[in-house]
Amino acid sequence: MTATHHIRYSATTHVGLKRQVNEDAILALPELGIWLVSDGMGGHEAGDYASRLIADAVATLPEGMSPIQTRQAVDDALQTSHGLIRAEAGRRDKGTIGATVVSFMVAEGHFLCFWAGDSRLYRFRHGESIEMLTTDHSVVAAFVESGQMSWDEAELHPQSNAITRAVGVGETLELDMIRGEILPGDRFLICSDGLTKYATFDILQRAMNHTPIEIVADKLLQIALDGGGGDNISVIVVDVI
Ligand SMILES: [Mn+2]
Repeated sequence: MTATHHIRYSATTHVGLKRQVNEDAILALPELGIWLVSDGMGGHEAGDYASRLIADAVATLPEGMSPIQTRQAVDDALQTSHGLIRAEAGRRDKGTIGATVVSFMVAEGHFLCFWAGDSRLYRFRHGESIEMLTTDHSVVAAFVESGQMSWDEAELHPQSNAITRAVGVGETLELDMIRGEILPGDRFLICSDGLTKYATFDILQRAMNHTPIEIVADKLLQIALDGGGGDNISVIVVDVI
């Protein structure tokens, strides 16, 4: 373990109120400084297969790696997962199987995040507004990027669920990456769209402000359930102490 900051976290995943199967998968490896959310697509026994495969691939990484080795190992695990899911989709011949991923890593005063799809990483820094650090790979993200609408407005768009990138989809997997410094008091949120379709920036900001780490993930989950719980919901909150 090479992290120089203390970390606390809470995490939860829930099938929601409308779906039969939870196609999301979450992973917390505090000893390795890795947290992950994956949102599978393709329906029963496809989406859950894909997201579980991704979480399992990262879960089996060894402890004791350097930050650079960890970063490389997570990248490798996601690329391997991409190939395995593609091969499985070919065998099943039932259309697209894939999953989003946000893999959040902390080491030596920094965070690093790889992602693909519309699962998100936010940062809540004391005294500042909540900040979305990832950019969705989705149809509506292009509208937001070009200034036609806000992220909150994009949730209401008919194409809000259409993603343009996922592990297991397409010839090659391109992961976006963001890294930065971590400061004591920083609170990170990693979540699937089952939360964010019911939680605007304002709602997230209010729910995360001054809420103890032990209950914050459940509090966010409850917001999505109260909103209708139309999708699977996954929430991980990581506090830097
Ligand atoms: Mn979802």
